[in-house]
Amino acid sequence: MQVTPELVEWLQEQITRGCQPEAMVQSMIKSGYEQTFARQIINASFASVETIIGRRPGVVSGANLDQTVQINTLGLEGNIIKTSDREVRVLLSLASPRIVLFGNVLSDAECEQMIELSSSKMERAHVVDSDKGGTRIDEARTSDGAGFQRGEHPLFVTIEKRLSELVGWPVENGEGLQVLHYAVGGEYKPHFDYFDPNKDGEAAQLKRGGQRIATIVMYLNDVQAGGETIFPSVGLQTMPQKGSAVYFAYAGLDGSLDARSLHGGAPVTRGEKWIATKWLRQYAYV
Ligand code: PD2
Ligand code: ZN
Repeated sequence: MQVTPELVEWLQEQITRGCQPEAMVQSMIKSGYEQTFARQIINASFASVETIIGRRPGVVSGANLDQTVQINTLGLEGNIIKTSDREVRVLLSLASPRIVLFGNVLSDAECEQMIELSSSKMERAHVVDSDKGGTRIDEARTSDGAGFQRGEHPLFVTIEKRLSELVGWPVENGEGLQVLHYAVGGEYKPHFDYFDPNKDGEAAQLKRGGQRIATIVMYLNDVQAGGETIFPSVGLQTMPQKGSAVYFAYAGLDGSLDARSLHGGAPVTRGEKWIATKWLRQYAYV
């Protein structure tokens, strides 16, 4: 089951017309979609301000930025989201731009294993070259990184499934995990994770999987000082804590991009920082 441009267009149309979620689920089932997939994608397509505080998904009128990938509320119980293998805590929730801080996403052992798997393949992290396409080294990103294919290791299969259930977006729409390590002084200056369609080099990245629509940054260790993920447009900082993760969404189903998602990794001032990043795409990333 894949999220195709046609399906996204249909979802958008139904929501804009004021169609109720359950009616949309039934339509999708009639068209041959699996019920779980239908519920997941419809849930993901609805506005979230209400969903995260436990009310029924509301219907938004008109297309707007809140029609982004949303936190999956099917497993919402109080302030905990139950995935099939873990109880994730919701620690902070900002409605617009959509930013959610989760606790207990990863176990200590998972964090440690992820670091171990990456250690032997760390290289200086790159940035996307906006002009030429491809990637290059840049002073804005002073960290070492290791990129993995989706599902490359059984640990990633487990984590990718959990993240997919957590945010209600299919595993296939995720890029492979990228593990980053920052030493003292290491940082990632404020940037956007989405690609600028007006810059040739970045537009090239859209061919596979469409636009990036949301990011999940998982913290793999405790940092003694510094290393916060910063959101300058809204004056928010999330502190790295082993096993927690910050999620932020920045693209509407209609392709609109939210510049308030500007974010960065503040310099580490004491200790070191390990993170794993998952970028979510509009369509299947294959
Ligand atoms: O290290 C971070 O906190 C961070 C900040 C901003 C990571 C990313 N962006 C990223 O991997 O895109
Ligand atoms: Zn980023």
